[in-house]
Amino acid sequence: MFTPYFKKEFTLIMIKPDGVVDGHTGAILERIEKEGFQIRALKRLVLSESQAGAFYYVHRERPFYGELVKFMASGPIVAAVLERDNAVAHWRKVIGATDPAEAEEGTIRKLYARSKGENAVHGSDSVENARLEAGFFFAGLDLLS
Ligand code: IDP
Ligand code: MG
Repeated sequence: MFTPYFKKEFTLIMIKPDGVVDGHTGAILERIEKEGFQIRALKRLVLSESQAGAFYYVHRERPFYGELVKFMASGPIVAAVLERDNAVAHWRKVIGATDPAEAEEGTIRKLYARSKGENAVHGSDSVENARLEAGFFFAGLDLLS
């Protein structure tokens, strides 16, 4: 769907409400550029619970789904499309494990996450999901510049 707009791979990331409210937006955006990503689209918004539920629909049967949806709708998030060689895997490496207690030193979740649920950032887990998730937040026109 967005293939013509990108020279390299892309991923969809979010700074979650804890990351925004705790004042880490600037540090995370700086880290994104230091890691060699181009920020191709960027917005700050508050999701409704039904929007957050739709984004995390794949997790609807997991025990933490209700809690996750409420948390993701609890405050502002920042969503962005990032372009880089190997963007999906590189971002997953930069953010670290889901649970900050298990994340490597220097990763974004180790540095900024509050807990396994409130873990500062999201990253797509595959190129195919990056496509779907980028389309959730952005239109092709937003990615043309
Ligand atoms: P990921 O974000 O590292 O890909 P997933 O397993 O896809 O992790 O889970 C999606 C999100 O759901 C996590 O980032 C986290 O916010 C939340 N989550 C995952 N596992 C748990 C849990 O055991 N308790 C509470 N929240 C969880
Ligand atoms: Mg995931």
